[in-house]
Amino acid sequence: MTNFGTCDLGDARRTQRAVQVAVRMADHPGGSSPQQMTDWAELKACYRFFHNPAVTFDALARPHWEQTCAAAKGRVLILNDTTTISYKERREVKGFTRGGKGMPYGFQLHNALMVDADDGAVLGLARQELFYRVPAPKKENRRQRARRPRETDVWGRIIDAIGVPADGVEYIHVCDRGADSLEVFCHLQQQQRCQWVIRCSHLNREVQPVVSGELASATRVERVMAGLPLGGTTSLSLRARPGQPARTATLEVRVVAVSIPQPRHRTPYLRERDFRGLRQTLVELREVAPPRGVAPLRWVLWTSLPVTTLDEALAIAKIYEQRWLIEELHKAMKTGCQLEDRQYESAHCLEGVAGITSVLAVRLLALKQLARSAPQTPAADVVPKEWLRMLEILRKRPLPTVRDFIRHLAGLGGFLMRKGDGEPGWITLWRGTQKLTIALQTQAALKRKCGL
Ligand SMILES: [Mn+2]
Repeated sequence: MTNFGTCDLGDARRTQRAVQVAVRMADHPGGSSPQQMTDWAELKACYRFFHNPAVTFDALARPHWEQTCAAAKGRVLILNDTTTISYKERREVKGFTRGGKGMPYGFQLHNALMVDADDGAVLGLARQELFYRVPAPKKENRRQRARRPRETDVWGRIIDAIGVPADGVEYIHVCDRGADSLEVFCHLQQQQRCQWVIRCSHLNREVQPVVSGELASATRVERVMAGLPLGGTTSLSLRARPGQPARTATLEVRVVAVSIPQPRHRTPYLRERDFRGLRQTLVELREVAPPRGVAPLRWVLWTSLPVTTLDEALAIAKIYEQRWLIEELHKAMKTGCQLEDRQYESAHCLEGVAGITSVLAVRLLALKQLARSAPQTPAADVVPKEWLRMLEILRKRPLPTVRDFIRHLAGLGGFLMRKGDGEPGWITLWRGTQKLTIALQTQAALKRKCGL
């Protein structure tokens, strides 16, 4: 847990406390705080710690972000997305307001997860931002809308905060339809050695196709795609989605270079940068003959990466397919670490808990991902020693690899490990982690009381 050693929390003792709390929470990622803190004095100190105004989300998570960016090598994907952390089932929390429709009782967490582009290994969080949703004004025209700060601005802020990669490193930002905005493209364009793959949301956006080096007249994305010749057919294996098993999809691929012209209503940001237009490539993947009852996959993707061959187009699709890992991280936070079930009474405390939990969730995700991508990795290299030893005792067998460890940790939580059960999910992993935690605490208590 070197991550918390460099926290800037105002004074050294507070830093010390942050490290202690983080280490305990790392040992017991699924428990709520009373379970995590061993005795009453420690528990009180922990509550005081999160109440301290200097102990903010940023201060707790920043060392991890910096460490992640510094360790990046070669080509890395940065998967960006926002999730809602909601405490709606709980009693009053100081600092939260109850809003209307679409207004969560809690906060938004925007995460940028770094993943190795070649092997899919989870490297950590490159940046995060915690913010509160503000309702949009009821009546406004397009000009007013372009001028006020908006929730989608967070994509650009995070891109700027991550900034330019170190020498020999290339960043590829991957975003869903929420990031299809001129401002986001402009932020990305400003960073060197930053590429992107972003799913197109505005199919009625005006673009100018690039035809033999010249800009054709402006038409809408949908019309450009409809007029394109078939670039080729390829296949892509898709992971399982809710209500759909994994499948190999046959895809028609179409590619076109386009330029986005200067918009009629420029935001202050675009005006400042003198945005006049931007060239990039649109890649369309359209599934043919999907299984019965399954909606065909259709992705229209913006990308800055060069795409001229069918293989390059398929590489873009594979990059976008990796985006599911950020959804996994959100599950790791909510289901794997029960972030929305913490018993603190103020928003400030819950924000601090979110800072520490984020780092722990990313560690659990990295382990789960490793069990999938490099299952033969020795467990002893990547799992805390005490965890491994205790799980081997409880499961009455040696657990040499990381895959054995993850499966048996889930097995402790009710995962049956039959042939057709696939890989364990977050609920069984969480229950398993809790049981392992209790066993470790019992062992520690016996050692203290009886000298065993
Ligand atoms: Mn999203």
